[in-house]
Formats: sequence, C-alpha cells, structure tokens
Amino acid sequence: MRVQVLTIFPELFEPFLSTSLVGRAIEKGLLEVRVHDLRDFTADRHRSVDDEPYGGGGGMVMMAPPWIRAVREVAAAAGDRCWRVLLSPQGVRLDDAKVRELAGRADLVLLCGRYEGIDERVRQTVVDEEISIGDYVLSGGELPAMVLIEALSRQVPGVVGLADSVANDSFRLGLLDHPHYTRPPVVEGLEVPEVLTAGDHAKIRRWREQEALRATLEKRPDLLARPEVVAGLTPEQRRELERSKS
Ligand code: 4HQ
Repeated sequence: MRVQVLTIFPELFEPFLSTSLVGRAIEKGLLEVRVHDLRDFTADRHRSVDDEPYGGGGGMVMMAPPWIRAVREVAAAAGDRCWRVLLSPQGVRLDDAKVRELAGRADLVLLCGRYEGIDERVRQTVVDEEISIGDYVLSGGELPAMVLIEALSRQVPGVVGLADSVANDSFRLGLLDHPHYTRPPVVEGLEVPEVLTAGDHAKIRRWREQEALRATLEKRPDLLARPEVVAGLTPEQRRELERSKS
C-alpha cells in the first residue's frame, strides 16, 4: 500500500520511517510512504501557509489554497483513486476496525494540520474522511498520522512476522492480551506462573485464554459488551464469563 503525507514538518517523519517495523516494511517494498512539504505548494515568495482568522480571535488558520493544490497534485499522481484523510479531533475515533478498513485501500493521502486548524473549505473540497486518534488536543496532525501509518503497516501482509501475528489475533477477537513473562524466573520476589514452565502446551494455551478474559473483565469490561466478541470466546471462556457475572 502507498501512503502520502502532507505536512509543514516533513523532517518529523524521518526517524519514524527509517526505524523498526515501519522502516523494514518500507525497505522490503511492502509499504511506500511519500512525505510532501505543504510549502512546496504555496504561491508567494514567503511560502505562507497560514493567515489570521476571519471574524477575529487568537491564533492562525491554515489557508485553503496550498492545501487544495497539494491534495489535488498528490492525488493525481496516485491515479486519482486515493482516499484523502484529515487527522483532526473532530474525526471518527480510530480503532482496530477502522485501521483494517483503511488498510484495504491501496492509496491514502494524509493531511496533517497545524495552528488552530485548517480553513473549512479544505474539508469541503478535498477531504474524504476525518479521523481522530483520541479525545485530547495535540499541536499537529503529524503524530496522529504516524500512529495511523504504524497501525496500517501491521495489517500489510508480510510486515508482521508469524510469531507476532498470533498475539495480534487476540485483539482481533476483541480481548486484551494475556500477561507475558521472560527470564529471570524471580523478580522482586515475584515468580513466573508455574503452568508456563511445566511444558504442557495445551494447558498453557488454556491458561492464556483465561488470563486474556480475566484481564479484559478487569480492565476493559466494555469490550465484552460487543456480541461479536462474546461469540468469539471459547466454551471455557464463556463459562468463566458466566461465573464472573454471578
Ligand atoms: N489535532 N487526533 C491537528 C489533534 C488530533 C487528534 C489538533 C490535529 C490540532 C491542528 N488529530 N490540529 N487528537 O489533536 O487527530
């Protein structure tokens, strides 16, 4: 899949795109990310991207013309069949289902705003969807774009190795992950649960399933309100869930 990014801070993306899983996905040619500087689409000597708000008040607003020009040019280069996403707190909240949906698109264009926001007419003319990564205010859409790119990269076949994909399945089912342990065997007097060192792999799998359910009940009971999540439980997990209700 290909992702194009529009920002006035392209340098923010450099370490992110050259490191870890995302870096390797790009190296392997599984993911393509092109970062464009919004200022390259300005028309004046000063390469301005912002101006004072109509109606007054504090702060600056990003001007529509550079954005509209940038999105149109970048989209045309993608064969005009791309999906244009604005990162903003007014957007639909990003979750696993939304990540999968977006990962099914071959070409994405991500718009990263700064300042108090972007002229409303950008939304009206060149944006297909607004996405938020959560209910808090950031200074720009760059970190949300990186969050989205990292989550998307994990859905591209071949990016995440086999071992990891099994762990990933647990969230697909809608439960939290089970606890993990590695050496040393004792930490601050706390021992590793015996089942994990006894070598009975069927028992280990059942223990992990039950711990995943227990963690979900304790930390995110809201996830168990979803019928498709309950439908995905093993018979043993369902019995445990019934027991927890009484
Ligand atoms: N922004 N999820 C960009 C966010 C945000 C979020 C605030 C986006 C500032 C200029 N974006 N504007 N939360 O806080 O996506």
